[in-house]
Amino acid sequence: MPKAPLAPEAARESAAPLLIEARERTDKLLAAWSERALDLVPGRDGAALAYALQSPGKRVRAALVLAAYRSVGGLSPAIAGVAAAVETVHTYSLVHDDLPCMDDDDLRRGRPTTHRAFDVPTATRAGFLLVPVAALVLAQAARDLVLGPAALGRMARELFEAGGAEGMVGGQWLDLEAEGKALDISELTRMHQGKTGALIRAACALGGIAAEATGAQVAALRAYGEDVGLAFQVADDVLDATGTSVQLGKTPGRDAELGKSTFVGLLGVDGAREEARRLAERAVEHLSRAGVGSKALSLLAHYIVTRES
Ligand code: GRG
Repeated sequence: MPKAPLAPEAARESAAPLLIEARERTDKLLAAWSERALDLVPGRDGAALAYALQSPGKRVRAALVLAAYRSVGGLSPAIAGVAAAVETVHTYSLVHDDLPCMDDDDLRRGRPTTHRAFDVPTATRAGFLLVPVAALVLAQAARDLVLGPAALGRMARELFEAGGAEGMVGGQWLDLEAEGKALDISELTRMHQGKTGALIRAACALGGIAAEATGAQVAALRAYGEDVGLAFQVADDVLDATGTSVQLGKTPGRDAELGKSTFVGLLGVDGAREEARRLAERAVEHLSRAGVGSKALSLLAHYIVTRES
């Protein structure tokens, strides 16, 4: 089996148009949902919900949904709704992750965290409210994509299993338990496969499900997502150790402050960079083995491990 090369050096530039498209389309949809939230949810809770929904993320997960959908022949612009649903789950996780009972952070996406801009009880409620909002965004997307109830059910299961105890929440539990303890590489990998990787994997699979791809195609997209999801976290550890708050939009060095095990701690900066690159290459190989040719997914894999924020 020949190795599927990652996209070339100029890849970051080349992934940029897709990331810009994903950001513009997701932000537009989430701005409209924020307006609805302000109408439906009274007072500061509604304002905090809108603040979180409109926070300016990179929208990498959204770009993965769009690229995965198109890689298996999806053509509808309504896929942006699925991307927005994934980003809404991600936003909820960031609001709660930043709370004093978890990572206790002041800065997120270059702005005060939701509990800093409001207060802890308000941010906690806004975070919880984002979960049913995500379900509504997904259901609306399924209608716009003219998908039936079976496809919506498969998408909902993919997204909310990834966001739950078997995925993101489970990984966060392991993370909280591990503070101050030294994890080995397999424990660290397991934790991040849940905490960060599960939602990224789901973003890729959701693109395939929304396009009504074959089981083998969805499996290949899921396998790609599993590897880029872990690669994303390895790269995140490198950025936490080497980046600035201006570059990252959040406080760097938090992992070390909280006594967390990281891929940088176990492998060193160069070793972690190499591991991220290896995972990104393997991700693209899953696609080529299944005959899913996607330059965009290859470019995104490269971007994920070479990004600077
Ligand atoms: C109930 C225990 C319990 C947990 C709730 C808080 C939580 C669920 C999970 C935490 C998940 C989490 C914050 C994972 C980190 C993922 C990560 C690397 C985030 C940064 O992603 P980027 O760089 O951020 O894509 P932007 O801001 O660009 O979207």
